[in-house]
Amino acid sequence: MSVRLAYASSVLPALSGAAYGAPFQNALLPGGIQADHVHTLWLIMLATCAVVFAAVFAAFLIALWRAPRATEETSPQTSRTTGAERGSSRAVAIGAALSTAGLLGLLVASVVTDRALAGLPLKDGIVIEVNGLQWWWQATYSPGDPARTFETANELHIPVGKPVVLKLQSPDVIHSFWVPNLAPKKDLIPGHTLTLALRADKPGVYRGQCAEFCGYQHAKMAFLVIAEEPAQYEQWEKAQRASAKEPADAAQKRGQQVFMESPCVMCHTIQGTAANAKNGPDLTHLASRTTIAAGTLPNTRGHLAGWISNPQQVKPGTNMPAVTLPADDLQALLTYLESLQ
Ligand code: HEC
Ligand SMILES: [Cu+2]
Repeated sequence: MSVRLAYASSVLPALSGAAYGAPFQNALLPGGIQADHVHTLWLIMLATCAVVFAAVFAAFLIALWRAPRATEETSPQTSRTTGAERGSSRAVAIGAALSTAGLLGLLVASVVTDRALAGLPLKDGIVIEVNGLQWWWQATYSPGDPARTFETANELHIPVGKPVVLKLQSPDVIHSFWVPNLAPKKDLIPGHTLTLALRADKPGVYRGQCAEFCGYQHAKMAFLVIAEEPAQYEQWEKAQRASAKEPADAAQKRGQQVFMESPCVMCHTIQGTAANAKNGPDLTHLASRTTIAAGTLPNTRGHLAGWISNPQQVKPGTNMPAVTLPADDLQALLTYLESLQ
């Protein structure tokens, strides 16, 4: 068993997602090769710093132990050292040499890690354009390929073992895309498209978080990356590419009508209907997502109702206004939204 595995299985279970229930967010439990590289670097840095700390502390204790003791005659003002200390220049030289070697070692380790991160083979990779918005994540799969492209929000599915290339963009402020179990952090800089490559090697639900203060609701700008077996992923992808389900009964039909007649259409898209605005998350397959409002609430009927009736209470400052609907209309709308698998 490798050191890392031993460490992960002995020390971490209590802290890991296993204890809290999935999904988990933990840079110390890599679920993919990129996070593995970063984790190895972290262990090297931790070990180096631990040795330095122990050495400095030991030197300090030795100095205390060897310091000449004062007697009653000793003046409080006198320096205890007279003239050059024997052996001190040698100790300083050795210390300086060891520090330089340690720092150089860490530098080499970082450069090697960087090269390893850049070396991920990207052949047959999946391309996802990720737009950091205030305060949610818009994701467009296979942009530029009209036959395959589709949009979702705050929840990425990826196949295990396949490289994924994220094209990160932001229209206004700096965000940072960080899913610690899978990849290092990457900032989203307005005006630039930055690329982050990752690969999940273990299936799982990994939580990510905006890691750069981006405004009032920065803390409620989370997302999930769901890494699943390729066959399962393909099923998901196929379902996401399809248009929204037609309303299947009278309640759903009424719900769709409420949606189309409300301000909702000014901001949201539901593929296959007349709603095609882009000021909020694409709702075509809303019901297939685990959470709403960027990881803020579980995607249940009750939370959906609360969100639609008063988003400003859940996420003050969010760009969705409260929409007041008669109770019957709201219930029909919820029934419709819940049918959007
Ligand atoms: C002015 C634009 C606007 C209007 C009008 C609007 N929304 Fe939204 N909606 C948004 C934005 C922006 C978000 C993302 C908020 C966030 O996560 O911070 C959002 C999020 C949502 C979500 C959560 C989606 C997800 O996957 O996280 C649902 C559901 C939703 N809106 C439904 C509705 C419904 C139903 C209506 C009409 C009653 C409506 N919205 C009206 C802009 C709008
Ligand atoms: Cu952000």
